[in-house]
Amino acid sequence: MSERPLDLVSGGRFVVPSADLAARIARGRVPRMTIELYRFAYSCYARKVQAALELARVPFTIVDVPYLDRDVMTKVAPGYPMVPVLRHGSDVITGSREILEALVQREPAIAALVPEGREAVVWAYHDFADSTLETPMFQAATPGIRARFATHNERLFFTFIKERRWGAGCVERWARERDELLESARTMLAPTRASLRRHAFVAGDAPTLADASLYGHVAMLAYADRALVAALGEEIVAFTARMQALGVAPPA
Ligand SMILES: N[C@@H](CCC(=O)N[C@@H](CS)C(=O)NCC(=O)O)C(=O)O
Repeated sequence: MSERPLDLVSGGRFVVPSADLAARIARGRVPRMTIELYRFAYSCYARKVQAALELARVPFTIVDVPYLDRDVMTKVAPGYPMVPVLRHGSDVITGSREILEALVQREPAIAALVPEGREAVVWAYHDFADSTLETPMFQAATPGIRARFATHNERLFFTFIKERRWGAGCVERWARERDELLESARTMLAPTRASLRRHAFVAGDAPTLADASLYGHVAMLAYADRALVAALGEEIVAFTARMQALGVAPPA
């Protein structure tokens, strides 16, 4: 078996198995790897990875990381303070795109979520969702996410981290601008909504990683406040229900 070592953001490394190994796993000749997904329940990036695993029906365990105690996660990926982190067997992968890329190589059922010939469409949509769309979605969701933390301490640190990046008072500003932010997201989703009027999923009649990407952001908004999802359009609400009918978990 040939193995190709890759760098890991946290300084470790992981190994992408050869196509031969992927084929043997698919035939059931190699035991399944233990997969653990370290997440915050609200994280759009973690929810995207989770949705991909659920769509593909790949068994995995969720490890909910307490917001103010990342010890459980940093033991697995020393020096990496963010979620998601994925443990796949003895390998650890950080960064949601890197995690999906590795899963595509390692898990045939996840590879099937990037149909041959549709790679450009699926990854381009993934990147649109995690860049352009992410901004109004996470800003609209942030006040509601903060309100769900149980303790003052968690709300304080959550606010501090947002303000370090976006300036003092940003969470209150996003609460005031909520309707405009949702309208902006709805406008960005106009082509997605048009596609969803023609077929069940973003890139056609079968779900792909593009759907997992969109779902991650919608799940984040729904975690903040379920009622907000309607503002994105009825097509997105119906899409969310279709994903859940396929076994994708609703927001926590
Ligand atoms: N590019 C990374 C971004 C990960 C990220 O920003 N995660 C957020 C949660 S959505 C996080 O863990 N932030 C640290 C914090 O809030 O303290 C990815 O795609 O995984």
